[in-house]
Amino acid sequence: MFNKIKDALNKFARIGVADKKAVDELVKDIQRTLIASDVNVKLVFELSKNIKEKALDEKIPKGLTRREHIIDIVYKELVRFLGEKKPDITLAKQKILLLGLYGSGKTTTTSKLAKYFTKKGLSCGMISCDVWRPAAFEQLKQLSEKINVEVYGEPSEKDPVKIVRNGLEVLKDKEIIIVDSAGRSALDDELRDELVEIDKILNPDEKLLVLSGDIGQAAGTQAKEFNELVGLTGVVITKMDSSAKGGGALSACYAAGVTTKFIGTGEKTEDFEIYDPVKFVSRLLGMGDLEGLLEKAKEVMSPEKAQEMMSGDFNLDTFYDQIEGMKKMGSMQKIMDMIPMGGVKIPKHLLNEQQGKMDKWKIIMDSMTAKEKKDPGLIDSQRIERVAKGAGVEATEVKELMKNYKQVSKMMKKFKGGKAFKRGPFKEMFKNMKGNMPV
Ligand SMILES: Nc1nc2c(ncn2[C@@H]2O[C@H](COP(=O)(O)OP(=O)(O)OP(=O)(O)O)[C@@H](O)[C@H]2O)c(=O)[nH]1
Ligand SMILES: [Mg+2]
Repeated sequence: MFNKIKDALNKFARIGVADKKAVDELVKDIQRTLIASDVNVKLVFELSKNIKEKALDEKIPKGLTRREHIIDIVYKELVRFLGEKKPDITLAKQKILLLGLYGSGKTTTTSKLAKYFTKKGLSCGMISCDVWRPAAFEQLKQLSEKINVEVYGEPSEKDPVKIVRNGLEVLKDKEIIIVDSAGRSALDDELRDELVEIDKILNPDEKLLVLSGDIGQAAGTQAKEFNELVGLTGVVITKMDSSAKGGGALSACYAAGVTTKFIGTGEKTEDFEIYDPVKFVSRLLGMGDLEGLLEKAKEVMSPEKAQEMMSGDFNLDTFYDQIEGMKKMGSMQKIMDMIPMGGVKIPKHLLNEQQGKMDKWKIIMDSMTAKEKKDPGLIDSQRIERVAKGAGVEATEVKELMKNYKQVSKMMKKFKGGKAFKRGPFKEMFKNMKGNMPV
């Protein structure tokens, strides 16, 4: 979304002297990007003014170069207007009401939240009280099957309040109750009345407004209106993956005085995270988000499995698990976005190609015997021919898989010896992280 800020900073980093001209240029680039992301013009000018003033007037702290100091200022200013603090998410018994206009992502977010709390070990139930959208209950039910969470709904009932009341009774043993309400094209009287009624009967601990990132700064007005109506406890901004205006939505909500608690980053139930402004800005500035990646990796890989991978034998079974794990973590693009690469960009088509290859490798491995996977040394040219036939691919493709497996296997051995951290790309990676860390 804000890739251009990363570019502007890289450009700035390449210029020999960090003088007034360079700072002006940087600020201009940042301004252009923020305005294209639909950030409020007044905010953009305020931010630019602060950056310029601090960059030229403030004393450079010891140990920082002038350039590092300016990057630090940009970083802090961005954090300041994108929300400052990571919100607290209560992990205890509670009722959550999701509200918002048409198509903002309420139903999807209902299931994402249920998955989030289930992963934290809390029992969840969902109530669909959207009596407006045809098949609203069916949509949530299908999502519920994927995440294995109970859902309550009454497709033929026309009174949402009744549904909520009955749902609360049926799901009374659940720790977390999430209610998906109906949307409208605007916050009209009808929707106002309905939400006030639901609010009264449900008495929710959290009232989260779901906003689509693509509405940009209009998010601020909506947040204000809904806040006045029911008293929001926060907002969820969805479609942060597909909208260039997400930054506008985030800054507008912050300026409107409501906390962004979660962001949606894709259509799948796992494309969801707690909104952390510091992490978000780090990502914008291209320092990567190693922490986020590790957190995700922890979720998809059990500690036993990780242990086995690091200490046990590395064979095609473990290689297969690794590929599976990576798929669960999300697309290659997302993984790469989280790893600091020192401003190096991997072309999208190459990443997509890689993703396609991994899918194929899984099919190829499915044509191998258990013995072969455990002991890949067995796989000679004759076996390669057989496997290729079984998987419906060319023998060269099987060979390519074996070549890659051997490379990873070598790397894993180095990992075990701890050498990887002292040599090669990892050394670069850590050096780069330190050099770029502005705080
Ligand atoms: N790319 C992307 N798509 C999303 C995200 N969240 C939701 N969507 C998509 O947005 C569309 C609308 O999502 P819903 O969850 O049905 O929205 P809703 O607010 O319940 O819609 P109504 O019930 O009609 O008011 C669906 O196609 C979702 O898959 C997200 O974070 N990223
Ligand atoms: Mg819906």
